[in-house]
Amino acid sequence: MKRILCVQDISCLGRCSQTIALPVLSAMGMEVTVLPTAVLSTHTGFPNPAVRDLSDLIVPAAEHWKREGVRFDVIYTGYLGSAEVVDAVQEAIRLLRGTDTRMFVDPVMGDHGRLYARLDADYVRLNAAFCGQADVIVPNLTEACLLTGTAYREEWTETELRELLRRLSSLGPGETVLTGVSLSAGRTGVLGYRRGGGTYFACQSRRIPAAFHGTGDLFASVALGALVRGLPDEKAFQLAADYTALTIARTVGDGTEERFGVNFEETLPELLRMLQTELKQQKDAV
Ligand code: PXL
Repeated sequence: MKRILCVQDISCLGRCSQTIALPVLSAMGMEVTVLPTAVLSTHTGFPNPAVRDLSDLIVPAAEHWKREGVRFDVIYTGYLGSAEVVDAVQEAIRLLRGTDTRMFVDPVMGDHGRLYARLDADYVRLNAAFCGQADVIVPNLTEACLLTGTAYREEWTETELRELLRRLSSLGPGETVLTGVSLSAGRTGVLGYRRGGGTYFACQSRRIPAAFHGTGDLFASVALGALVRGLPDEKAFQLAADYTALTIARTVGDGTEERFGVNFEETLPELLRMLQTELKQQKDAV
C-alpha cells in the first residue's frame, strides 16, 4: 500500500482540505499520514473563523518520522495559509523527501479571480518557488494567474491556455495541470502540460454551474488517488473531472448551501466503482 503525507489545514466545518483528502484517499486504497498545518473552526469563506496555527508542529513531526525511518511515496500539499507554514513545510520536505518520493502540490490560494481571505502577495511569491520543486502542480485559473503575474480573466482560448501552462511550467514543476478550464461550451476540466516531453493533454466533463467550497480539494484528492493507483494522467484527471461533476450535481440536487461544501459522502461508492472499472480496463489491456 502506498503511503501519502497529506499536508494542509483542518477546517472543522465546511468540507475542504484534510476533511476531504483523508476520507477520499483512504477510500481509494492508500495509507494517509495527516499533517495539519492549522485548525480553523471553518474554512475562510465564513467570516471570522477561530484559527490555531500549527506551524511549529511541522518540523518536529517531520524530524520524528525521519528518526523512525518512515518513508513516504507521495507528499501532497494543499492550503497552507501562511508564509510561516510554507517555510516549515519546505524544511519538512527537505527532511522527508526520498529520491522516489513524488511531490503533488495544489497551490490553494484563490478562486474566481480573487485571493482567499488572509493571504497576500508575499504568500503568492513563496508559493511560486514552492511549485518549482513539485512533480505535479494543479492550480486553478486564478492561482495560475497569481503565480505567473498574469491578469485574470474568465475567457481563454486554448492557445492562450497553452501559453499560460508554459509560463507556469517555467517555475519548474515536472507536470502542470490547469484545473477549471473550459475548452468548449458547457464543459470544464483540465489542460495539462508535461515538461519532459513537451506534450499537452486535456480532460473535460460536464460543467455544473455552482460554486461549492472544497470542490478543488475534492478534484485534486481524487486525481492524486487515481494517479497513485497507477492510472495514466489522462485517465486519472478524467476520473476526477467526471466524479467531481457528478458530486456537484448531486449536491445541487440536495439543496446544500455552497459554504458547507459538496456531499461527497453520498457519492464515494460511485467513485470506487469508477476507479475499479478503470483499473480493470487497464489490467485487461495488458
Ligand atoms: O478549499 C480550499 C480551502 C482550504 N482551507 C481553507 C480555506 C480554503 C478556501 O477558502 O479557507 C482554510
